[in-house]
Amino acid sequence: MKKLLFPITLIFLFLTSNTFAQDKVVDETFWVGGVCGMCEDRIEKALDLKGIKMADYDHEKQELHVVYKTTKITRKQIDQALNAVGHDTATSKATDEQYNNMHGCCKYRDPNAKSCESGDDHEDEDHDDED
Ligand SMILES: [Cu+2]
Repeated sequence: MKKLLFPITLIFLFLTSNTFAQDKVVDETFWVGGVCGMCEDRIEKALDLKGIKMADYDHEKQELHVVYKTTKITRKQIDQALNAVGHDTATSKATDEQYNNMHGCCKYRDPNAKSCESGDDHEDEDHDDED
């Protein structure tokens, strides 16, 4: 009879810890390379993923504010999603290939890159020229 108690306790512990885990929401702000409104759109679109409740990028501060559920997505997966569209994060760098796929005016690693605002080959809809 005593032998049964151990597995029952384990199942109970598993069920309770699982319930707690489901509610784990992380709110983080970290550096992500980017220069303009296009980067902002690209970053936020790339984070339109399951488990991400909110993603807000500020290209002037180069900061991403993200709120996500750790049971659905990990910080590593978020880094990978950002790297995939060409953006470096505080903890993970995009490959040169990923970086080079970005629009010419978004080359944030190059301090001499021409700004998106002055480029004429830039898509005109949804143009961010506030500031
Ligand atoms: Cu950009």
